[in-house]
Amino acid sequence: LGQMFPNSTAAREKKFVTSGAEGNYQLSKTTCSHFGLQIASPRDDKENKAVQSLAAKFGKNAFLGMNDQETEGVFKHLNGDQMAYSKWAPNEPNGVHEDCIEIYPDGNWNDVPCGLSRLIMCEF
Ligand code: GN1
Ligand code: CA
Ligand code: CA
Repeated sequence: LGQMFPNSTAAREKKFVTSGAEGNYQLSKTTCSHFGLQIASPRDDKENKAVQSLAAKFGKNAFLGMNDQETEGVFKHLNGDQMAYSKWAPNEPNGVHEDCIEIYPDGNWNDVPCGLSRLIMCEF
């Protein structure tokens, strides 16, 4: 979207929600969209801190929405935007077979296999 509409303003902040349930990346995406929401996809430090605090409340790693399933090493948002903000833990990402992203309760990110079960967190 940023390619075609490079100018933008924003007015309201996101909210992040979870039931505490876990699932793989696909289930996380479909569960969120079932409720008209999107899988959590923090785009700046403020949003990442909000996601972090919710993950920390459950003491669980949560899936984020971005992935590099299309092109290895190129992480994209679900709308096709190339990922601009990231919060990788040291030495991450490191996975040719790890195309999804988990956020640790400390707020840092790690690429992991999409089939793993992680906290399902959505945003709206
Ligand atoms: C985990 O288990 P190990 O060390 O091979 C993790 C990777 C991380 C790595 C960091 C499935 O890999 O994504 O990069 O630790 N794999 C899984 O040391 O969680
Ligand atoms: Ca990868
Ligand atoms: Ca990794």
